[in-house]
Amino acid sequence: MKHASETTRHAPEAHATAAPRHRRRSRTRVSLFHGSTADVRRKLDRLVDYARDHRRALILTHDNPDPDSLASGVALAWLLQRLAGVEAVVAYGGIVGRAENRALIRVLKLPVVPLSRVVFDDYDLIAMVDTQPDQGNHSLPTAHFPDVVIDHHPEQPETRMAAVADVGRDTGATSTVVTDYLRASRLTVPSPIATALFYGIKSDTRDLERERSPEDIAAYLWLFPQVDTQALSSIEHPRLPEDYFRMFHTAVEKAVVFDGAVLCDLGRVYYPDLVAEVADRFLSMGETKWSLAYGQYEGNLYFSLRIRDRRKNAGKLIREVIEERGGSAGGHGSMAGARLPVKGLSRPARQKMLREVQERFLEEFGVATRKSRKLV
Ligand SMILES: [Mn+2]
Repeated sequence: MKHASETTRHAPEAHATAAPRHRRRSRTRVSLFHGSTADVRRKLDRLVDYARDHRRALILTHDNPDPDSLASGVALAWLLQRLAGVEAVVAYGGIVGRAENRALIRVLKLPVVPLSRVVFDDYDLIAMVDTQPDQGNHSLPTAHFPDVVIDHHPEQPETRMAAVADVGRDTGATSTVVTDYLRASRLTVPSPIATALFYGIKSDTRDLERERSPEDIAAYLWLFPQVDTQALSSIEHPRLPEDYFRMFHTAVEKAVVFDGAVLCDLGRVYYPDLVAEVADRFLSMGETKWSLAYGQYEGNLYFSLRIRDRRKNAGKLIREVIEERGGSAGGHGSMAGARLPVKGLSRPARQKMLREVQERFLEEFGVATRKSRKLV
């Protein structure tokens, strides 16, 4: 696929909309595009050239997918269908639990399926979004390796073996990377896809506050005119099940407050990302500098860590603590999550391990006094 150069890029837009007002606007948009345009186009060309030789693509998100991975997956599928004529299916491992994420799929009618319905041999191209092969948070069987990896997390060694990889650009969201491809393609983006990507960036960066880069802001602004704001509102303010309120009751009851830190053992949770919601919520309480929430879902313990202190790296920290115990972890500076298999572990063994993990975190955070109090 050929792209026009930066200077001729406006020409078709200017013809289509003769009014100078529009021409001015398109110029403004380009100036907001901080990423290297030629570089993005090269990457898109490479992706499309590679995909063209294939028939059916499977696009995999990380397990228990968040809006960023769902949006990136669906947008990539659309792009591959349009530009490379490849039939593409988006699949996820785990469950979509969070009410907002369920609403995202329902309201925008996003074509995503659980991985359990996928027969791998039906596909001759596998792509992975918002995660990477070495990352333990996806369900790609080890017999398979992705051809394409697109992710905003730091590059992992195995990713270099993928035929096409766009990773570690240090944007706040994978949706930003895919939005850049859409911009470079100059296709008209359907509103549901623009809305999903917008929400992907918005939620991963917490309204452009956390881990955001100039590229995220540019993508966000570029998408906005194409966003279905009513759909977006019903995604961000969904109906919540009674279970959700019961779980928050438990969270408040179980929260233990240390000097600047909140720890919360939720026991059993009805979906894994709930620990992230709880950790987020407690980070906003009073003078809390970091929060850790954890809970069990099926055979795994899920941990979620949130930090305000910019000198600390949540991703690195949670990896150190959880990986040495046989779990998998990932995340960035201020937010991270981990999963630790506890199947077959007796209740006392589980309790002992949790105490150790908790102690490690308190140590790492230099919580001077182990004095704690219950929140209620
Ligand atoms: Mn992400």
